Amino acid sequence: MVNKDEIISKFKEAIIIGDEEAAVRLAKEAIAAGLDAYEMVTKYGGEAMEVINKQYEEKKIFVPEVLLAANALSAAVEILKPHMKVEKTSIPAKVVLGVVEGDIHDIGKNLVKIMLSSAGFEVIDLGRDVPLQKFIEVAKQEKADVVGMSALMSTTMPGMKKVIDMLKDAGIRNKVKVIVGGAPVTEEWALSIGADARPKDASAAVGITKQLVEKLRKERGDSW
Ligand code: B1M
Repeated sequence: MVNKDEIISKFKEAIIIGDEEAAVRLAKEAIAAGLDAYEMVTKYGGEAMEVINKQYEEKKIFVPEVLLAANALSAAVEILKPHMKVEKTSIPAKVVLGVVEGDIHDIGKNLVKIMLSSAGFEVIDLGRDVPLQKFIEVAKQEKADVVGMSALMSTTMPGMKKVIDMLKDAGIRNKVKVIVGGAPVTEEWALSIGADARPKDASAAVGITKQLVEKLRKERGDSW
């Protein structure tokens, strides 16, 4: 009989030691054993990254080891993503998504992209370390419904406020909803900078985006 706990614990260990091959193999075993793909990434992958974070803070490991762990988790995400279950949206909408300038932490943003795309939203992924002006340019060009920004560092979070201010200056703040997220981004801070919401994780981003788009359609209609 397959031992699910054993798969989970080996999966976490593979990420912690940065063994990409093992992480991929265990991700496949997890699917075959009926484990939940989203939980494998966010819960168990997240727990593994917290161990890495602690080791990094205690100076037991350094950036290269953190990178290996991140790469192992990203490789597992590639295997697990087609198996993530998401309820489809009935309202089509365009989301411009990216990690703000100066920040290259993109695992969380990639998860948000996977979940939003699987739900049926069109996601325009600007990638990571995105120049702030780019969010405005693409939102205009694509007539976006939602602008989504991710940041993992206290030093890059202020970029989110700048983008919101730039949307106002460009006269298009009322045309789009803005969601922000990432480990250091709190709901209180998000609202204080004028964002519409701060989904706590990629799964929450789906429900919140649906609600915001419904609201936007009532406020703005289909006009841009
Ligand atoms: Co770095 N890093 N890192 N790092 N890293 C952190 C963020 C840090 C907290 C570690 C620490 O010191 N304790 C710290 C930031 C401190 C601060 O805020 N001031 C830090 C640092 C300092 C750095 C460097 C400066 C290190 C150096 O070079 N000396 C450097 C900076 C590079 C840069 O960005 N310019 C750096 C580099 C790296 C790596 C490249 C090695 C690697 C990233 C690889 C990659 O992403 N491709 C890395 C990693 C892996 C981490 C930690 C350990 C883990 C991040 C992660 O992937 N978590 C991180 C510690 C931590 O966060 N606790 C740390 C897993 C991921 C699934 O979670 O991204 O939070 P997360 O996403 C979640 C939610 O937050 C949410 O959904 C996801 C779950 O479903 N979410 C959203 C995220 N975005 C969202 C957007 C939304 C909605 C929800 O809507 C739009």
